[in-house]
Parts: sequence; structure tokens; C-alpha cells
Amino acid sequence: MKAVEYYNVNLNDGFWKKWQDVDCIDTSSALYDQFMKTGRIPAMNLDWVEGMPNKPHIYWDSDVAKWMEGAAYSIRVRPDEKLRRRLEDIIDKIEKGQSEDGYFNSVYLRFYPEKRFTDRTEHELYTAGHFIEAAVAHYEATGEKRFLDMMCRFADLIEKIFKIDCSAPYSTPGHEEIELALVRLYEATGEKRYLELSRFFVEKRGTDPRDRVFSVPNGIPPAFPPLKNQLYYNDTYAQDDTPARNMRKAGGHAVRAMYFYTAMADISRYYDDAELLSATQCLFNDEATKKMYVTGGISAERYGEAIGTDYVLPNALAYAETCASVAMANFAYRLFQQTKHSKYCDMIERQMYNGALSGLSMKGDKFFYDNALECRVEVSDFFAGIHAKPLYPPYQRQEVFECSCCPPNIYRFIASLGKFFYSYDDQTIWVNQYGPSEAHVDGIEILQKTSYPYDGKVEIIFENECTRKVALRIPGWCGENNFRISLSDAVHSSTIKDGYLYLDGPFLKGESIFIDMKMDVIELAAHPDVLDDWGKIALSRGPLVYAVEAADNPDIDIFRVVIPDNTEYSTDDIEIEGHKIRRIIFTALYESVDEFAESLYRPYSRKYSEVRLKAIPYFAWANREPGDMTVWVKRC
Ligand code: FUB
Ligand code: ZN
Repeated sequence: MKAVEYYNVNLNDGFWKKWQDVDCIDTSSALYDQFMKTGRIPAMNLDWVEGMPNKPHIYWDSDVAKWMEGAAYSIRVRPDEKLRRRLEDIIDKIEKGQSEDGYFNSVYLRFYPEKRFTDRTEHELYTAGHFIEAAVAHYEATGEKRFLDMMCRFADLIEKIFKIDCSAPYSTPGHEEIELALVRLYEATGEKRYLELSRFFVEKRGTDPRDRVFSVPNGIPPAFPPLKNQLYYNDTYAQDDTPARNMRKAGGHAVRAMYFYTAMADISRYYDDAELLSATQCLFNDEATKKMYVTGGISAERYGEAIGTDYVLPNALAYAETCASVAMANFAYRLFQQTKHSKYCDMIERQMYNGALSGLSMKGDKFFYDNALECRVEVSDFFAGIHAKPLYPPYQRQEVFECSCCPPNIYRFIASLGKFFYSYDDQTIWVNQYGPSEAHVDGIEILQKTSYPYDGKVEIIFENECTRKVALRIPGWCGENNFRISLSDAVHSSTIKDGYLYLDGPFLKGESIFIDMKMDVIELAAHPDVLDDWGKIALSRGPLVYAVEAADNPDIDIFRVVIPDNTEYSTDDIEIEGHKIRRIIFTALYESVDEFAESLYRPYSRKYSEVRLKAIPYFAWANREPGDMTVWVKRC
């Protein structure tokens, strides 16, 4: 099975067109400006000297590289000469600074070139991976090989040091990323050595005692950290505890984990390695069924930016890093390609509309790094005042972060989002995501007309003849019983398998499939062991998870709201920053505090009045005046 490239799916209207416009224009330039202003792009001139502001940092190259990758997608889907020049200028800087043997890292080259590849914690292979991904994207977008060739030289050097000579004092990256990038490099160049190098890194991980640089003896954090980047470390932190094929439990630093699992899935595919594939499926299931927020947030543990333990999903203290959600979508797509199971595209959808999208402001210029599911502004402010590092996630998006990994990650994700919509092989075309679009699917032109995600009706039109089967994803939120199809012309026999409805071809030029997905408001409950969600529900409608935010509910303390049985839900439409938003409106009970008077505790009894409430899609919160927000609401 092959994925249809992002540039062959034109998101030409509605929800994603608006987001892609904002992303490719506003996010792109906001990030560029920030990365200039904070010194990230200038650092690539390798001329920073003491006394200048903005001392370059080891992560910075990766921030710029992700922006470059996003810019490459942008110029392909929204051609823009100024953006292209900006991109080429940065490539010029890298070309100028690149060592003869192919090495590039602006911090190492500027400050300690002799120490390159000596410290596993220092992210050199991680930033290299991001440069490689950017180069592949640039090549795919422009057809030009300059940047790609530069990064091939870098990859050749890495192969020599790590695989041929084994001359570095460690054998795998401290932060995974290069493994999946090398697979992409192989796909772009056809050079098998890059795939082999990726496999080498995947297989070697967890086997070399020299790599255990993140370990804390006996699990006790040292009083005085011996490492430069102290979070909370053990062997699980960087997936060093077990060789890949033995992994069963998702764990450790979430972004590292997701990038690594993605590469494991790639390697299992290219080497037809059923054991490795089965390990990645276990990891996916473990994460999706025990450790993930309803929004798709992947990291519950703030200390170590890590995947938490089963069913521990604190809402106010969620980490739920934007990067981890983006990475989960990419991981899920790799598994879909091997299994053809809809649950993986359901996961992509969850991230697209919730966990990842909440990372970006509706104007496109501000970002969440950690994505809380509950926020009490007063509480956050109180703790922000007494801790050196804020204890709670911010309740407003920011322009840039010291480590600004998430902003360019969501940028590249939305710019290339079309890649998730269709897959194909010789017999079948899979329709994985719904949204207004025109697509070229291996010679077949397919239109989608719909107001998805706010309406469940989709028309799929064949603009030329399609002799293959067509497989339509039946979204998990909808289910087989609420998914109806009708056909404009011929009758096509159908079967359902693994969450897809397969319709036999051929489809004639001009023929349509009409899909009608019942899009009611659903009250979602969490597994009873998720204590933070006990006695509460989250509202969803279609693929969107909703949140109750103060901005829609003035004069109401949203944490005193209780949803009774049989509440009726209706909807209305508003605009926020030019985006159309469908709200959910409902009547709920409002708990009185009068009888508590001055007391904190009293014999149990509750008094309620009625209140009208409005909920918005979770991704839209924090785009108006700051205020409280909650995804989970008490339920009688
Ligand atoms: O360490 C590089 C990136 O910064 C990670 O992927 C993020 O979690 C953040 O720590
Ligand atoms: Zn991030």
C-alpha cells in the first residue's frame, strides 16, 4: 500500500483549507520572524561571539530544520517566492558551514568541533535527522538535489562513524529521530545503505551498555545532577531499557518514544519483520488504550516529558506535548499501511482535530507546547508565582519557547496534512480522512464535497473512471450502525473489514458515493481507573472533542456544573479569528455553594439550579480572553 503524497491532495475548501492558509502564510512567517529574532537562524552563520545576545543552543538547529521542512511543504501547496528565497538562504548557510566530510551542527561547529559525536545527550543525531527530513521535503517540493546531496554526505559520515568504524563512544542517538529520517532519505534516493543504517540504529538500541547515559542508579535521582539536561532519568527515559523487538509497554520521553516507534514500524515494513511489527502494535495499543488523553495527548508525565503509567491522566497537569501528538499521527499512519486497520486512521483523526491542532492558535502565530485539559487561571497564577518553573501548563499560547520544538512541528504537520487522506494499491483506494478536497490518486481524480468535521455528509465524486475497489473508513466515533452510503448510479457489492467499508469497482466517470455519518453529541466516559475523570464526561461530536470555556459562559464557574441525565444538546455557529466553529449548547445543573457559608466541609447534600452552557471544540480554547477551561465535566 502507498500513501498519496500531500501535494496530490488539494484541501480546497472548509476546515482544513482555512487552517492550511493560516499555517502556510501566518505560521510560516511568525516562526521565521521568531527564529530570526531569537538568533536561531543567524546562529547558522557560525559567527556568534561572546557578548552577542542569544547564545546558540543545541536544540536550535532542529527548530530551524523543522521550519525548513514546513516551508518546503508550504511552497508546494501555496507557492510563495519570498518563502522560497528564505528557505534557500538557510540552505546557503548550511552549505557554507558544512564540514568537508559532511558534518553540520551550528553549536558544535562554532564552539567545540573537536568534540562532535562524543556526548550522547547532546542531540546531534536528532538535529541531523531533522535536517535530513527537511532536505527530503525540499527535494520533493522543488525537484532540486542540492540540499538532499548535502544531507546525503552527512548521512554517509554518520554511517561511517556509527556503523562502519564504530568510533563514537556510544552507538545510538540519545534522542531518536534520525532513524525515521534515514528511511525517508532511502525513499527519496533509493540508496539502501540509509535504510540499513536506520535498521542498525533500531536494532542496536537497548543493547550497548555505553548508551546508558540517562540511567540513574537504583532509580534514585542524584542530589547533584551529573548530566547537563536534567529531567528525570532512567533507562526507560530514552527507550534504552529493552531491545526494540522486546518492547511491549509504551514508555519514557514521549517524543523520543513516538519517533522511535515510527522507525520501528518503517523497518518492520521494509524488512518484512513480523516480530518487530507486532512489537510496534503492542506499543500502539498500550499507549492508545491505557495512557492517552481523550484529546490524543500522549505525555501525561510532566517530569521527563514522558508517557505516564496506566490510567494516570491528570487533566490540569497534563503535559500532552504537541510534538508527541504530531509524532503519534505519523506512527499510526505507518501501522495503517501495514495492517489496513481503521483504528490507526482514527488515531490520526483524533490528533488532527484535537491533540495536535490545539498546539496552534487560530491566528497561526502562537503555540502550546503542553496542552492541558483543564485550567483554572487563578490556580495557575498562584503556582506560577511560587515556583521557579511554572507548575501548570500555560493557559495562553506563546510566540516562541526556549526549546521551540512544537511550533515548527505543528507547522510542518498542517502544511503536509493531505498525506493522510488517501492510500492505494493496484486493487484498492482507501479513503482515510474526510474533508473538502481534490485528489490525484495514482491517475484517478477524486473530489470530496463535505462540511466535515461539523457535518457527517460526504460526497465522493470520481472525475474519471476508477476500476479499483474503494474502501471508506468508518470512523470509530461513528461505528458501522450509523454509517450509511448511497450511490448515484450503479450498484456495488460491499463488505466491511477492519473498520473499512469496501465497495467493488468499477466507478464510472462522474459517479458519486454519498456517505452519511450520524453526527450526534456523544457523552464520553473514561475507563473507571482514570481517577481524574471519575464521575465526569467529555463531550464529543464527530471527530471533535469539546471543552467548556469561560469565554462562552460568563458569570458561571464551569467547575460547578453537573450534566444531568437526558440533557438535550443543540448547536450554534460562531466565528473565532475567521474560523467557523460549531458549539454545543446544553442545559446543566449548577451547584450552589450558599449553604457552605463560611465552612469548608459540611454534611453531604447538594443544591442545584439550572444553567445554559456552551462548549467549543477543544482545539479552539484559549483564543479569546483568558479564562477557565475543562474538557471533563461532572455528570449526575
Ligand atoms: O529535546 C528535543 C525536544 O525538545 C524534545 O523532543 C521535546 O520533548 C523537547 O524536550
Ligand atoms: Zn515539542
